[in-house]
Amino acid sequence: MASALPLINLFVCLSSSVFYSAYILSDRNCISIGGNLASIHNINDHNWISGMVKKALGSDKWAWIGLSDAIQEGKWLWTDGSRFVFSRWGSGEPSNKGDKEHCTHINYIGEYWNDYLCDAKLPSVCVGGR
Ligand SMILES: [Ca+2]
Ligand SMILES: [Ca+2]
Repeated sequence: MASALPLINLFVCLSSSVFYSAYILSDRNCISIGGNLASIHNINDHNWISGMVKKALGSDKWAWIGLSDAIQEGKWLWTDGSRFVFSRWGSGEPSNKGDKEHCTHINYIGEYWNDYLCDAKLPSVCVGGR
């Protein structure tokens, strides 16, 4: 009998030029394929996801991750329900500029996160199966 192997079912999906989308639509897209917008919990996650976006789309390309404070200003929640324990905000971010920035993208000034207008159409990173 075959030994039981751990089932590893991680997938990462990067929407590309065919799917630049507002944050909420990006989130729905991820859910529709069985994942969530990516959550990032340590520097290794950050480097991995950031590196993947840069490799696929070019350096400094912004992309949505699943972090928003749309429900309550200043209270950052991951769309996959995981705890918010790590961040990599750029200098002066999150700025909540004009009281209108509630969604988070990566690769701000290359390496950082920025809160931004949720209606902006950006590529996005979905992660599923973890
Ligand atoms: Ca905000
Ligand atoms: Ca900002």
